[in-house]
Amino acid sequence: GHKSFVLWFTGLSGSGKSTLANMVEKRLYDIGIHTFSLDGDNIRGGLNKNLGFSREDREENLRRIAEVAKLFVDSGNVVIASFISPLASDRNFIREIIGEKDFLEVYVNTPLEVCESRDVKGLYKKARSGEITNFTGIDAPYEPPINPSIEVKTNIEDAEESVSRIISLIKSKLEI
Ligand code: GGZ
Repeated sequence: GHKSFVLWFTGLSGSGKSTLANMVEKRLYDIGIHTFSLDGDNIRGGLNKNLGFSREDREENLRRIAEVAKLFVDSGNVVIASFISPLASDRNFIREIIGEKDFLEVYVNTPLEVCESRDVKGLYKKARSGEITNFTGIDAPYEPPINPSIEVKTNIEDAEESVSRIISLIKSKLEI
């Protein structure tokens, strides 16, 4: 079979991580590579439902997710993880837990203004009004990755193009 690894999407809320992750998942499925996806929907409601959005809680959120991703990789899966993962220090320990050779980092670089104008869930509005605090990009930091495996700019490249570049990267990693 093919090699297992983690494809880790990082970027702001509303940057398009999940959309791209779902498209990549479908493209991989079509070439016979089955994946397992981890995201806020299946993690923050269950395994990590006791965690919020303080710096410490995000760190623990990401540590557990990285450990789970590692278990899945060890059992032969391709894992797609989509989490803001805002701090360089967090992404460093994620990389260490999973192991450099099994880790691909996708930086979804969508400007804050674009994410905020989309505001799919109305969270930016709530963060601006102070109804919620510690919101990434508003009153909590996002540190852009310095050296991601790949960077996609959703506001200047269409999603299909971004997905194709990600698929090419995966194919070169897997030597297929
Ligand atoms: C950031 C928040 C917050 C705060 C709730 N800050 O767009 P979404 O809704 O669906 O994705 C965001 C998700 C971020 O969770 P992560 O586990 O990816 O974050 S981290 O990696 O930093 O641990 C957003 C929602 O949760 N959300 N409150 N204060 N995003």
